[in-house]
Amino acid sequence: MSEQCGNTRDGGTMKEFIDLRSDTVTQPTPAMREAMAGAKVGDDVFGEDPTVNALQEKVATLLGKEEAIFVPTGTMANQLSIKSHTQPGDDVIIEASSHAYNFEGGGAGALSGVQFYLVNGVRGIMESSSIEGAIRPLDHHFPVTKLVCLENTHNRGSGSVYPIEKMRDIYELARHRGLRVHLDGARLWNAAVATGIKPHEYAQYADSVSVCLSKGLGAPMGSLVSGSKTFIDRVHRFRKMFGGGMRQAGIVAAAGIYALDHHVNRLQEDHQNAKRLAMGLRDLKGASLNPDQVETNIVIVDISQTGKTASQIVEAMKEKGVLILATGKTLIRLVTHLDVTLEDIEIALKGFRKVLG
Ligand code: TLP
Repeated sequence: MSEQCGNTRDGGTMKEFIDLRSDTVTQPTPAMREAMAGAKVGDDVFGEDPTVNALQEKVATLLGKEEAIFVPTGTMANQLSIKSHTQPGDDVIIEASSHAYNFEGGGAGALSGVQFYLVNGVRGIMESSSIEGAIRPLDHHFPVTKLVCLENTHNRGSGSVYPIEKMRDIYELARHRGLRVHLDGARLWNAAVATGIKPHEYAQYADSVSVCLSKGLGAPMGSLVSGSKTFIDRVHRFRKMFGGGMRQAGIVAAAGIYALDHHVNRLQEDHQNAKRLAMGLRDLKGASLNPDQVETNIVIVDISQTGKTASQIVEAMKEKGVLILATGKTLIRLVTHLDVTLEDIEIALKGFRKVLG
Protein backbone atom coordinates (compact mmCIF):
# COMPACT_ATOMS: atom_id res chain seq x y z
CA MET A 1 0.00 0.00 0.00
CA SER A 2 1.34 3.44 -0.84
CA GLU A 3 2.39 5.81 1.91
CA GLN A 4 1.98 9.02 -0.10
CA CYS A 5 -0.21 10.17 -2.91
CA GLY A 6 -1.11 13.30 -4.86
CA ASN A 7 -4.07 15.02 -6.47
CA THR A 8 -5.46 14.43 -9.94
CA ARG A 9 -5.69 17.27 -12.42
CA ASP A 10 -9.48 17.08 -12.78
CA GLY A 11 -10.90 17.47 -9.33
CA GLY A 12 -8.69 16.69 -6.39
CA THR A 13 -9.41 12.96 -6.00
CA MET A 14 -6.44 11.28 -4.34
CA LYS A 15 -4.51 8.94 -6.62
CA GLU A 16 -3.02 5.73 -5.37
CA PHE A 17 0.28 6.16 -7.21
CA ILE A 18 2.23 8.94 -8.85
CA ASP A 19 3.13 7.17 -12.06
CA LEU A 20 6.45 8.33 -13.54
CA ARG A 21 7.16 5.14 -15.51
CA SER A 22 6.22 6.63 -18.87
CA ASP A 23 4.17 9.32 -20.58
CA THR A 24 2.18 6.46 -22.11
CA VAL A 25 0.24 5.91 -18.85
CA THR A 26 -2.06 8.95 -19.08
CA GLN A 27 -5.85 8.71 -18.74
CA PRO A 28 -7.96 10.41 -21.43
CA THR A 29 -9.38 13.63 -19.92
CA PRO A 30 -13.18 14.10 -19.65
CA ALA A 31 -13.11 16.58 -22.56
CA MET A 32 -11.11 14.13 -24.69
CA ARG A 33 -13.62 11.37 -23.92
CA GLU A 34 -16.42 13.71 -24.94
CA ALA A 35 -14.70 14.41 -28.27
CA MET A 36 -14.33 10.65 -28.80
CA ALA A 37 -17.98 9.94 -27.98
CA GLY A 38 -19.18 12.54 -30.46
CA ALA A 39 -16.86 11.57 -33.33
CA LYS A 40 -18.31 10.95 -36.80
CA VAL A 41 -17.01 7.60 -38.00
CA GLY A 42 -16.94 5.33 -41.06
CA ASP A 43 -14.98 2.35 -42.36
CA ASP A 44 -11.39 3.53 -42.62
CA VAL A 45 -10.27 0.54 -44.69
CA PHE A 46 -12.59 2.02 -47.35
CA GLY A 47 -11.09 5.46 -46.57
CA GLU A 48 -14.54 6.54 -45.31
CA ASP A 49 -13.87 7.64 -41.75
CA PRO A 50 -14.17 11.46 -41.78
CA THR A 51 -12.42 11.87 -38.41
CA VAL A 52 -9.45 9.71 -39.43
CA ASN A 53 -9.24 11.65 -42.71
CA ALA A 54 -9.29 14.95 -40.82
CA LEU A 55 -6.54 13.76 -38.45
CA GLN A 56 -4.38 12.56 -41.35
CA GLU A 57 -4.72 15.91 -43.14
CA LYS A 58 -4.00 17.83 -39.95
CA VAL A 59 -0.81 15.89 -39.23
CA ALA A 60 0.38 16.03 -42.87
CA THR A 61 -0.01 19.82 -42.71
CA LEU A 62 1.73 20.13 -39.33
CA LEU A 63 4.66 18.12 -40.70
CA GLY A 64 4.73 19.80 -44.13
CA LYS A 65 4.31 16.45 -45.92
CA GLU A 66 2.00 15.47 -48.78
CA GLU A 67 0.18 12.80 -46.80
CA ALA A 68 -0.08 11.03 -43.45
CA ILE A 69 -1.62 7.70 -42.46
CA PHE A 70 -3.11 6.69 -39.10
CA VAL A 71 -1.74 3.51 -37.49
CA PRO A 72 -2.34 1.93 -34.06
CA THR A 73 1.14 2.32 -32.50
CA GLY A 74 4.49 4.04 -32.74
CA THR A 75 6.11 0.65 -33.21
CA MET A 76 3.93 -0.08 -36.23
CA ALA A 77 4.65 3.42 -37.60
CA ASN A 78 8.41 2.82 -37.42
CA GLN A 79 8.24 -0.73 -38.75
CA LEU A 80 5.99 0.25 -41.66
CA SER A 81 8.39 3.05 -42.53
CA ILE A 82 11.39 0.71 -42.49
CA LYS A 83 9.48 -1.83 -44.60
CA SER A 84 8.39 0.80 -47.12
CA HIS A 85 11.89 2.26 -47.58
CA THR A 86 13.86 -0.99 -47.95
CA GLN A 87 14.33 -4.41 -49.57
CA PRO A 88 15.34 -7.56 -47.62
CA GLY A 89 19.11 -7.63 -47.10
CA ASP A 90 19.51 -3.85 -46.94
CA ASP A 91 21.48 -2.08 -44.21
CA VAL A 92 19.75 0.49 -42.00
CA ILE A 93 22.00 2.90 -40.09
CA ILE A 94 20.65 3.59 -36.61
CA GLU A 95 21.87 4.84 -33.24
CA ALA A 96 22.75 2.02 -30.82
CA SER A 97 20.31 3.00 -28.04
CA SER A 98 17.39 3.83 -30.35
CA HIS A 99 13.84 2.58 -29.87
CA ALA A 100 13.44 0.93 -33.29
CA TYR A 101 16.57 -1.16 -32.70
CA ASN A 102 16.09 -2.06 -29.01
CA PHE A 103 12.40 -2.01 -28.15
CA GLU A 104 10.41 -3.13 -31.16
CA GLY A 105 10.76 -6.88 -30.73
CA GLY A 106 13.30 -7.34 -33.52
CA GLY A 107 10.60 -6.27 -35.99
CA ALA A 108 12.93 -4.89 -38.64
CA GLY A 109 14.67 -8.27 -39.08
CA ALA A 110 11.47 -10.29 -38.86
CA LEU A 111 9.17 -8.12 -40.97
CA SER A 112 11.49 -6.33 -43.42
CA GLY A 113 14.50 -8.68 -43.52
CA VAL A 114 16.91 -5.78 -43.06
CA GLN A 115 19.91 -5.56 -40.78
CA PHE A 116 20.93 -2.64 -38.60
CA TYR A 117 24.34 -0.97 -38.73
CA LEU A 118 24.77 0.56 -35.27
CA VAL A 119 26.36 3.95 -34.67
CA ASN A 120 27.09 5.25 -31.17
CA GLY A 121 25.70 8.68 -30.48
CA VAL A 122 26.02 11.11 -27.60
CA ARG A 123 22.73 10.85 -25.68
CA GLY A 124 21.27 9.37 -28.84
CA ILE A 125 22.48 12.09 -31.20
CA MET A 126 24.66 11.00 -34.14
CA GLU A 127 27.13 13.10 -36.12
CA SER A 128 26.89 13.07 -39.93
CA SER A 129 30.60 12.06 -40.02
CA SER A 130 29.80 8.87 -38.05
CA ILE A 131 26.97 8.10 -40.45
CA GLU A 132 29.26 8.68 -43.42
CA GLY A 133 31.66 6.12 -41.96
CA ALA A 134 28.83 3.58 -41.70
CA ILE A 135 27.73 3.73 -45.35
CA ARG A 136 28.83 0.57 -47.15
CA PRO A 137 31.00 0.74 -50.27
CA LEU A 138 29.31 -0.09 -53.59
CA ASP A 139 30.68 -3.61 -53.87
CA HIS A 140 28.74 -6.85 -54.26
CA HIS A 141 30.19 -8.24 -51.02
CA PHE A 142 28.34 -5.69 -48.93
CA PRO A 143 24.72 -5.11 -48.07
CA VAL A 144 23.18 -2.06 -49.69
CA THR A 145 22.89 0.87 -47.28
CA LYS A 146 19.39 2.22 -47.83
CA LEU A 147 18.11 4.08 -44.81
CA VAL A 148 19.19 6.21 -41.84
CA CYS A 149 16.88 6.27 -38.78
CA LEU A 150 16.89 9.20 -36.35
CA GLU A 151 14.92 9.66 -33.10
CA ASN A 152 13.82 13.12 -31.87
CA THR A 153 13.46 13.49 -28.95
CA HIS A 154 15.65 10.55 -28.01
CA ASN A 155 14.09 8.30 -25.39
CA ARG A 156 17.22 6.66 -23.92
CA GLY A 157 19.15 9.89 -24.46
CA SER A 158 17.02 11.30 -21.59
CA GLY A 159 14.62 13.06 -23.96
CA SER A 160 17.46 14.82 -25.77
CA VAL A 161 16.55 17.09 -28.68
CA TYR A 162 18.29 16.58 -32.04
CA PRO A 163 19.89 19.91 -32.92
CA ILE A 164 18.24 20.86 -36.22
CA GLU A 165 21.59 21.65 -37.89
CA LYS A 166 22.71 18.08 -37.19
CA MET A 167 19.52 16.76 -38.77
CA ARG A 168 20.13 19.01 -41.79
CA ASP A 169 23.74 17.77 -42.17
CA ILE A 170 22.60 14.14 -41.95
CA TYR A 171 19.81 14.71 -44.46
CA GLU A 172 22.15 16.44 -46.92
CA LEU A 173 24.64 13.59 -46.61
CA ALA A 174 21.87 11.05 -47.12
CA ARG A 175 20.59 12.80 -50.26
CA HIS A 176 24.11 13.07 -51.64
CA ARG A 177 24.67 9.33 -51.08
CA GLY A 178 21.23 8.22 -52.29
CA LEU A 179 19.92 7.18 -48.84
CA ARG A 180 16.53 7.82 -47.26
CA VAL A 181 16.00 9.24 -43.78
CA HIS A 182 13.26 8.14 -41.38
CA LEU A 183 12.57 10.16 -38.25
CA ASP A 184 11.05 8.43 -35.22
CA GLY A 185 9.25 11.50 -33.93
CA ALA A 186 7.23 9.74 -31.22
CA ARG A 187 8.02 12.82 -29.10
CA LEU A 188 8.69 15.37 -31.86
CA TRP A 189 6.04 17.57 -30.21
CA ASN A 190 8.26 17.79 -27.12
CA ALA A 191 11.25 18.81 -29.24
CA ALA A 192 9.19 21.52 -30.95
CA VAL A 193 7.84 22.92 -27.68
CA ALA A 194 11.28 22.86 -26.02
CA THR A 195 13.02 24.73 -28.86
CA GLY A 196 10.30 26.75 -30.58
CA ILE A 197 11.30 25.04 -33.85
CA LYS A 198 8.13 23.94 -35.67
CA PRO A 199 7.46 20.23 -36.33
CA HIS A 200 7.55 20.87 -40.11
CA GLU A 201 10.98 22.50 -39.80
CA TYR A 202 12.34 19.30 -38.25
CA ALA A 203 10.34 17.14 -40.66
CA GLN A 204 11.86 18.79 -43.75
CA TYR A 205 15.07 16.86 -42.96
CA ALA A 206 13.44 13.42 -43.19
CA ASP A 207 11.70 11.54 -45.99
CA SER A 208 9.29 9.94 -43.54
CA VAL A 209 8.29 10.95 -40.03
CA SER A 210 6.38 8.91 -37.46
CA VAL A 211 4.64 10.76 -34.64
CA CYS A 212 2.71 9.50 -31.60
CA LEU A 213 -0.49 10.78 -30.02
CA SER A 214 -0.29 8.42 -27.05
CA LYS A 215 2.85 9.75 -25.35
CA GLY A 216 2.94 13.30 -23.95
CA LEU A 217 -0.19 14.30 -25.86
CA GLY A 218 -2.27 11.97 -23.71
CA ALA A 219 -4.43 10.19 -26.31
CA PRO A 220 -5.25 6.55 -25.52
CA MET A 221 -3.63 5.25 -28.72
CA GLY A 222 -2.56 6.15 -32.23
CA SER A 223 0.40 7.21 -34.32
CA LEU A 224 0.87 8.50 -37.86
CA VAL A 225 3.42 8.06 -40.60
CA SER A 226 3.89 11.00 -42.95
CA GLY A 227 5.76 11.43 -46.21
CA SER A 228 5.26 11.80 -49.96
CA LYS A 229 2.06 10.57 -51.60
CA THR A 230 3.92 7.67 -53.26
CA PHE A 231 5.55 6.67 -49.99
CA ILE A 232 2.30 6.76 -48.01
CA ASP A 233 0.63 4.66 -50.72
CA ARG A 234 3.28 2.01 -50.07
CA VAL A 235 2.79 2.30 -46.30
CA HIS A 236 -0.97 1.89 -46.84
CA ARG A 237 -0.42 -1.43 -48.59
CA PHE A 238 1.90 -2.72 -45.87
CA ARG A 239 -0.41 -1.46 -43.11
CA LYS A 240 -3.02 -3.89 -44.44
CA MET A 241 -0.39 -6.65 -44.63
CA PHE A 242 0.75 -6.02 -41.02
CA GLY A 243 -2.88 -6.14 -39.81
CA GLY A 244 -3.11 -2.43 -38.99
CA GLY A 245 -6.10 -1.52 -41.20
CA MET A 246 -8.77 -0.33 -38.77
CA ARG A 247 -12.49 0.26 -39.24
CA GLN A 248 -14.37 2.95 -37.21
CA ALA A 249 -11.05 4.30 -36.00
CA GLY A 250 -12.46 7.85 -35.85
CA ILE A 251 -13.37 7.14 -32.22
CA VAL A 252 -9.65 7.18 -31.37
CA ALA A 253 -8.61 9.63 -34.10
CA ALA A 254 -10.92 12.15 -32.38
CA ALA A 255 -8.78 11.84 -29.24
CA GLY A 256 -5.73 12.59 -31.39
CA ILE A 257 -7.30 15.71 -32.90
CA TYR A 258 -8.32 16.86 -29.43
CA ALA A 259 -4.79 16.23 -28.14
CA LEU A 260 -3.17 18.18 -30.99
CA ASP A 261 -5.53 21.11 -30.37
CA HIS A 262 -5.23 21.19 -26.58
CA HIS A 263 -2.22 19.29 -25.29
CA VAL A 264 0.78 20.45 -27.31
CA ASN A 265 1.61 23.78 -25.67
CA ARG A 266 1.12 22.35 -22.18
CA LEU A 267 4.10 20.00 -22.76
CA GLN A 268 6.10 22.97 -21.48
CA GLU A 269 4.66 22.21 -18.05
CA ASP A 270 5.95 18.61 -18.27
CA HIS A 271 9.40 19.93 -19.21
CA GLN A 272 9.41 22.29 -16.21
CA ASN A 273 8.31 19.46 -13.91
CA ALA A 274 11.08 17.20 -15.28
CA LYS A 275 13.62 19.97 -14.68
CA ARG A 276 12.40 20.43 -11.10
CA LEU A 277 12.61 16.68 -10.53
CA ALA A 278 16.15 16.59 -11.94
CA MET A 279 17.28 19.53 -9.77
CA GLY A 280 15.80 17.91 -6.65
CA LEU A 281 17.45 14.58 -7.44
CA ARG A 282 20.84 16.16 -8.14
CA ASP A 283 20.95 17.32 -4.51
CA LEU A 284 20.64 13.73 -3.23
CA LYS A 285 23.83 11.83 -2.45
CA GLY A 286 22.82 8.58 -4.12
CA ALA A 287 21.68 10.06 -7.44
CA SER A 288 23.91 11.03 -10.30
CA LEU A 289 22.58 13.14 -13.18
CA ASN A 290 23.10 16.47 -14.90
CA PRO A 291 19.89 18.57 -14.87
CA ASP A 292 21.25 20.63 -17.80
CA GLN A 293 20.83 17.51 -19.88
CA VAL A 294 17.12 17.29 -19.10
CA GLU A 295 15.76 19.13 -22.12
CA THR A 296 12.22 17.75 -22.24
CA ASN A 297 10.14 15.31 -20.12
CA ILE A 298 12.50 12.36 -19.51
CA VAL A 299 14.92 12.10 -16.58
CA ILE A 300 17.44 9.25 -16.42
CA VAL A 301 19.30 8.81 -13.14
CA ASP A 302 22.30 6.65 -12.27
CA ILE A 303 21.87 5.28 -8.74
CA SER A 304 25.06 3.17 -8.60
CA GLN A 305 26.36 5.26 -5.65
CA THR A 306 23.57 3.91 -3.45
CA GLY A 307 25.07 0.42 -3.66
CA LYS A 308 21.56 -0.82 -4.55
CA THR A 309 20.18 -2.06 -7.85
CA ALA A 310 17.66 -0.10 -9.89
CA SER A 311 15.04 -2.79 -9.21
CA GLN A 312 15.50 -2.35 -5.44
CA ILE A 313 15.01 1.41 -5.80
CA VAL A 314 11.90 0.81 -7.94
CA GLU A 315 10.42 -1.40 -5.19
CA ALA A 316 11.32 1.05 -2.40
CA MET A 317 9.76 3.96 -4.32
CA LYS A 318 6.62 1.93 -4.92
CA GLU A 319 6.27 1.69 -1.15
CA LYS A 320 6.32 5.50 -1.13
CA GLY A 321 3.53 5.60 -3.73
CA VAL A 322 5.74 6.47 -6.71
CA LEU A 323 6.11 4.27 -9.77
CA ILE A 324 9.37 4.51 -11.72
CA LEU A 325 11.12 2.31 -14.28
CA ALA A 326 14.47 0.47 -14.11
CA THR A 327 16.16 0.91 -17.49
CA GLY A 328 19.46 -0.73 -16.57
CA LYS A 329 21.11 -2.38 -13.58
CA THR A 330 21.78 0.99 -11.97
CA LEU A 331 19.65 3.30 -14.14
CA ILE A 332 16.13 4.52 -13.46
CA ARG A 333 13.86 6.50 -15.79
CA LEU A 334 11.26 9.07 -14.74
CA VAL A 335 8.87 10.63 -17.22
CA THR A 336 6.57 13.60 -16.60
CA HIS A 337 3.20 13.90 -18.31
CA LEU A 338 -0.37 15.17 -18.31
CA ASP A 339 -1.32 13.33 -15.12
CA VAL A 340 1.64 14.56 -13.05
CA THR A 341 1.49 17.92 -11.28
CA LEU A 342 4.26 19.97 -9.68
CA GLU A 343 2.81 18.92 -6.32
CA ASP A 344 3.28 15.27 -7.35
CA ILE A 345 6.91 16.03 -8.18
CA GLU A 346 7.49 17.43 -4.69
CA ILE A 347 5.88 14.32 -3.18
CA ALA A 348 8.04 12.08 -5.37
CA LEU A 349 11.16 14.00 -4.29
CA LYS A 350 10.20 13.51 -0.65
CA GLY A 351 10.07 9.77 -1.34
CA PHE A 352 13.44 9.84 -3.10
CA ARG A 353 14.99 11.71 -0.14
CA LYS A 354 14.01 8.81 2.12
CA VAL A 355 15.00 6.08 -0.32
CA LEU A 356 18.24 7.53 -1.76
CA GLY A 357 19.24 10.17 0.75
N1 TLP B 1 8.29 4.01 -25.88
C1 TLP B 1 7.79 3.43 -24.64
C2 TLP B 1 8.38 2.02 -24.45
O1 TLP B 1 8.27 1.26 -25.58
C3 TLP B 1 9.81 2.02 -24.02
C4 TLP B 1 8.15 4.34 -23.50
O2 TLP B 1 7.61 4.10 -22.41
O3 TLP B 1 8.94 5.26 -23.67
N2 TLP B 1 9.49 5.46 -30.51
C5 TLP B 1 9.87 5.94 -29.32
C6 TLP B 1 10.96 6.94 -29.25
C7 TLP B 1 9.22 5.51 -28.16
O4 TLP B 1 9.64 5.97 -26.99
C8 TLP B 1 8.19 4.56 -28.25
C9 TLP B 1 7.47 4.05 -27.02
C10 TLP B 1 7.82 4.09 -29.52
C11 TLP B 1 8.51 4.55 -30.64
C12 TLP B 1 6.77 3.03 -29.72
O5 TLP B 1 5.49 3.48 -29.47
P1 TLP B 1 4.31 2.45 -29.13
O6 TLP B 1 4.45 2.11 -27.68
O7 TLP B 1 3.06 3.22 -29.44
O8 TLP B 1 4.47 1.27 -30.00
